[in-house]
Amino acid sequence: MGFEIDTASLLDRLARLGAVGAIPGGGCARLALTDEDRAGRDLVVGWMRDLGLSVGTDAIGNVVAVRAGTADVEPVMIGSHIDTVRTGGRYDGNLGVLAGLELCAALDRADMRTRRPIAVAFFTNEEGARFQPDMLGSLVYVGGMQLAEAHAARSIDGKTLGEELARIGYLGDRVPGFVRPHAFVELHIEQGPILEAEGLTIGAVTGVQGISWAEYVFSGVSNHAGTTPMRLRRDAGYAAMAVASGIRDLVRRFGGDQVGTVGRIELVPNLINVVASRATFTVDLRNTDEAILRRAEAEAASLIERICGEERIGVEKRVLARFEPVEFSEGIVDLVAACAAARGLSSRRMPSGAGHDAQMFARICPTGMIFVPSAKGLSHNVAEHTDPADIDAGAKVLRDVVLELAA
Ligand code: HGY
Ligand code: MN
Ligand code: MN
Repeated sequence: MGFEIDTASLLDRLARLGAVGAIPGGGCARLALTDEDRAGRDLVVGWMRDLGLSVGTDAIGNVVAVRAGTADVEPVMIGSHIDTVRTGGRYDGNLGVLAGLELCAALDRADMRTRRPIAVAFFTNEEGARFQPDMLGSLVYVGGMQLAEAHAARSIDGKTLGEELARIGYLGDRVPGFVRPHAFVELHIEQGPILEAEGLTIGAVTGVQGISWAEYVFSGVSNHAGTTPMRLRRDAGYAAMAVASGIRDLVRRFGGDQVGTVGRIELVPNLINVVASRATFTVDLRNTDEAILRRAEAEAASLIERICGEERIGVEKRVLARFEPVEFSEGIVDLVAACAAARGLSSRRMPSGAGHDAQMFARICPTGMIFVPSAKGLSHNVAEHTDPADIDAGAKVLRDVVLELAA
């Protein structure tokens, strides 16, 4: 079909959505179910309605907008997320949702109708920054988490997901999973350095690595920083930071694809002259290989046991997310590579280091992802950037892949 996505319009919508919850340095902060997330949702739902799509919101706040096809069959779904982390960029998640809307607009301009309907969706709390687990909305959508458990998830600022959904007006009436996709495709920035380093334009994503998230609460004894002899201390702050340092050593020893992050740490009372009585912190471990990831988890557990034993610290652990590595369907991975090649675009097959909604849809239908390069490999950083030429390339490949699947 001789029509293209209007990339200028896509860039304009990206800028306008990026302006919602804008923060200094060119990024945006729209943590899930905050007022900023509501404003972003309202803007995108408005665009969905302007495009004449039939919009439905489910009971976990996922929004699915459908463009009818000539046949009343399962749609091809284009999905991603529009919530961000606190130091978010303008492209993470937003690109995939807005490119889907632009495909619908391009079909309208060409007065074309695909055989299969096309659905464009965004899912609640993909980031997992405010509520856990990440990809929570799409996990519920595919039946991987019960609605009541998801509504009861408590945010890092003490609110439940259900009450926040109601507060922002996105506690929808549709049952999660209400539009069952024939196939699922997600266009997303790579968020890493590989495509740029290799001078490539498109990633044909083969799957997503395993994710292990846990929160620890270490309990010690607050005491005077000056008078308390070191042998008498039960310092929760020291223990937490020793674990963080030990995680870095563990990852260095494992090498390969192993990564580990202690991204959040809070001390009580968090004062210069008080030995910390409590430390709450998170451990994020990931690997493309499930067996190695389990070994990393086991080594982290014995590291924690040793350090807390020596410092006589109480330990409470809460698993926040645990997803095994996911493989996308070969047929769609090949289709992405073939569509890139047909346009003369360089590409490579590669796994995703980040979690994505697509990894949940791989449980229920043929699923694939298209990556475009991230400048300097930066993401979850306000300086996140993808060149317009690469956005144009990614949108074109998304168009071709979806039209092939919707035929
Ligand atoms: O953490 C992740 O991989 C994603 O940003 N939710
Ligand atoms: Mn994302
Ligand atoms: Mn992200």
